[in-house]
Amino acid sequence: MRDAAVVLLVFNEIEGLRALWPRLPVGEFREFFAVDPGSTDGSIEFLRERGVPVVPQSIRGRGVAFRVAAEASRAERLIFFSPDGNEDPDDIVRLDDLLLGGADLAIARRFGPGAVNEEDAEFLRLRARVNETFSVLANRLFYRGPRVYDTINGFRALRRQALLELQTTVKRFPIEYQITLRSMQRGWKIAEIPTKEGARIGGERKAASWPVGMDHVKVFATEIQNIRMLRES
Ligand SMILES: Nc1nc2c(ncn2[C@@H]2O[C@H](COP(=O)(O)OP(=O)(O)OP(=O)(O)O)[C@@H](O)[C@H]2O)c(=O)[nH]1
Ligand SMILES: [Mg+2]
Repeated sequence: MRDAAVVLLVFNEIEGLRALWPRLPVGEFREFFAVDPGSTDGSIEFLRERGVPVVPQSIRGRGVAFRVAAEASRAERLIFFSPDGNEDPDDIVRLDDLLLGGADLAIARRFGPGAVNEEDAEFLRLRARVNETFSVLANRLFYRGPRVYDTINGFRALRRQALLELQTTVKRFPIEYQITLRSMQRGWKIAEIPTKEGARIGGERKAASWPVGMDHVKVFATEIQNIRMLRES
């Protein structure tokens, strides 16, 4: 049994949960629970019927969900999984293995050699290009280790104490970017596995591209300020 928790990040994902359930490695982990800000499509009932604890969050947002998970868990390591079809359940164990092998932050990357993202077949690949730009900036300004290809993907794992130590503040989507930038600032070891991003299975996307993109810019700007303050103090 792995001394880790798989955390399902769920907000109205009943179709994804139904489709992926048979593939989730429930028995292999000491903890397996969901964080949910108030789904109304039967996701909560689906999980509870199968014995999966659902931790409620009173304020919406993935950033809040990350912190709620860290407070609720007692496991050594946390693997965050979004059951909407984008992420491959087989990668859950692989991410945990990266931590066991000494990584501080493990990310399933949708870019770089051997990886596939949802937009690879499209002509403009707008979302992918914006993502890649954020990663290039992060590597240039914050990191001296080997290149990190996907600084933004939510499919990732880290030690629970490490997440608490980072004292994240983001409430919504750019939580992952803040975690990566703060890990980079500390010189933590970041390891990636190439992944194949699947298409959304059902339900609705919660991340509207434009506001979420702007939120990433704000996080980037704030973290640059933090670095300046650290250097000057
Ligand atoms: N616990 C929790 N989960 C959330 C919240 N907002 C979104 N999620 C989940 O986070 C995952 C990612 O959200 P998506 O809407 O799929 O965002 P995305 O992956 O950028 O968009 P798509 O490409 O359309 O899938 C999904 O599993 C959502 O259900 C939240 O406030 N709390
Ligand atoms: Mg998604």
